[in-house]
Parts: sequence; C-alpha cells; structure tokens
Amino acid sequence: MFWVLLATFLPVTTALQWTDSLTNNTVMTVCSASDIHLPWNFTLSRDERIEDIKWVYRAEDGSEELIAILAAGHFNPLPAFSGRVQWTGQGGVVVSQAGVAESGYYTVMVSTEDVPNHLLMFSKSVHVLVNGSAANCVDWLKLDPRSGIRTVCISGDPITVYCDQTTDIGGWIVFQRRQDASVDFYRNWTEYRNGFGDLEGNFWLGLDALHNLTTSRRYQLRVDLKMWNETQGYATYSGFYVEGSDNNFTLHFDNFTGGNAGDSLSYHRGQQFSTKDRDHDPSSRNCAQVTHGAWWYSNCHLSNLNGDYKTSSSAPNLDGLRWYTFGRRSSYSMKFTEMKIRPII
Ligand SMILES: [Ca+2]
Repeated sequence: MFWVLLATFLPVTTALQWTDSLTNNTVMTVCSASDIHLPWNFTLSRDERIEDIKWVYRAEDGSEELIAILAAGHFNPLPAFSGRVQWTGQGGVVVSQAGVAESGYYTVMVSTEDVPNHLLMFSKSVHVLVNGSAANCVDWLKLDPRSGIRTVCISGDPITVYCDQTTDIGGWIVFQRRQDASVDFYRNWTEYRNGFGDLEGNFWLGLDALHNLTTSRRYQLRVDLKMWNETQGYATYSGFYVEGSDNNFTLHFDNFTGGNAGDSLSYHRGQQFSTKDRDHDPSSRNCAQVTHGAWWYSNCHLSNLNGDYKTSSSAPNLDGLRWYTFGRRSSYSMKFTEMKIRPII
C-alpha cells in the first residue's frame, strides 16, 4: 500500500484532475465473457508530466496483483491477465473476456512529477462485479437477498433491473412501477420500447428488455395494486411473454392463475402494444390517445396501468391507472401499481 502513504505525505497542489465519471463508490457489473471498460481520464497541470501509471487488481479475498504498467510511454500488460488488458489512452484500460473470478477492485495509480524529484500520486478504484450466472432475480436472491437495483445477463448482454425480493418470497424483476405523479407516462413508442424513469421510483423498464427477458425462459407475471384506502390486491398469470418489435410486442400468457385483484388482463391477451404515436389497437379510435396511456389495448381497455397518475381515485375519462376488477367502479384509479415477472421454476 505504498502509494497510499505517498499520497498522504505529499502536499495537495493544483495538479492532476480526473475527468471521467467513475468514482471510488462506483460498482460496475459486467456479464462474464464480456469486456470491463475502465475509461479513467485526467488533465494535468501546466508543469506536470507523467512518471508512470500502474493498474492494480485486488481480488475479493484481498490479494493484489499488478496487471499493467505504463512507463516511458510504453504500455506493458503483465502476465496476470494473460494479455487481456489493453490501454485506451491516459488512465483508461479495457480488460477483455472477463471471467467470474475477476470480480474485485480495479485501481489506477498515476504518478506525476511537477518539479524535479517531486512525485505526486493519484489513484482511483472501481468495484467490478463479473456476473456469471444471474439471469433473473431468482438467481440474484441466492447471491444477495436484498431488494434493489441489479444487473442480469441475457445471452451476455446486461440488463439493469429492480429486484423485488420480498413479495411472495421474492425473485421478481419489476418492470413497471407507479407511486406518484412525478414521472410522465404519456410517452411515445420509442420511449416505451427503450424504457424510462427511475428504477427506485416510477419507471417502465422497456419493451425490448421485457421481450428479451420473457423469451429467454418461461416467466409468470404478477400485478400488485394498492387502492387509496391502502387495500392491496394482486393478480398472477402463467406463461407470460411479449413478442419482439417486429410484432409490436404482442402480449401472451397462458392463464390467469389467481389473486384478489381479479383478471383485468385476459381481455388484452393477443393484442399488440400501442402508444399515442403508434395505434395498433383494433378499435376505430386511438385508444392510447383517448385514455392517455400505452398498453396492449383492445377496444379499448379493462386495465390501463400506464395511464395518467391521479391524485385521487377518480378518473371519469378512464385515463387513470385502471384495473377494472379491483377498482370497484370503472373510473377508479389506483394509488400504486407494480408489474413484475419471475421465472417459473
Ligand atoms: Ca385504433
């Protein structure tokens, strides 16, 4: 840990400034066999020059090894990562084909000289988690039982999701949440395809991600609802998946499998997804525009959970967060909604 001591004893000057977005608190998750991109960048002060740059890897068990060094302008990857470390300029490196055992802390240490024989040392670390097996929130439940934001890997591609690890023993990937009016859900096709919002708050994960997840294996769907008097309800469906963009994310599931909120989705089974700018519903109207939402509309809906968030239960134009079989009346708008999926074991 000599570099820490050095940095402690040297005076702080207007010297190297980091310009990348990584911080010592950054936790980066990558899928195994993909690349770890560490784009460390900096600017130097006018009189400063680089003495050398070292890159160090510290495993989760605390063991450390030097993985590369830049000295006299030459980049030298060391045998530890068998030639898989490439320099991308300044402090940046890419570790290709990351293995599960390469989770740990990656540190860059830049040594500079401003006046002769006066060395300054700057370092930054990132915690990298190489995900080899978690393809859903049931896999994550075995690794970390807490709810929160996680990355799952589908065919080597990471998808950042929110795992609900408490509802009905957990294991749920949440793909929609409404809890207040702070995020506008009256959005266009591209936004519903890519997703929007904040995974800790109100969000829609995205139809492409939902398609990739639900066609990677068999999933069940759960819809959680809360009324304004705090009454909670839910509905579950087996064999849930959505088709790809070529078929406008057509909704499929096998059956309604229970829940006190009742079945307000079977009416929509087999329908394509529609947004205000892409009317795929069989109605002569544009249901997304008429009811201010985005859904697998038929003519038009018994459920409309992407409608307008109301500040009370009342939505006489059917443009609220409607789930007809739980709302007691057609115009009832929910206080809270979540839609989530879990693999069928
Ligand atoms: Ca229509």
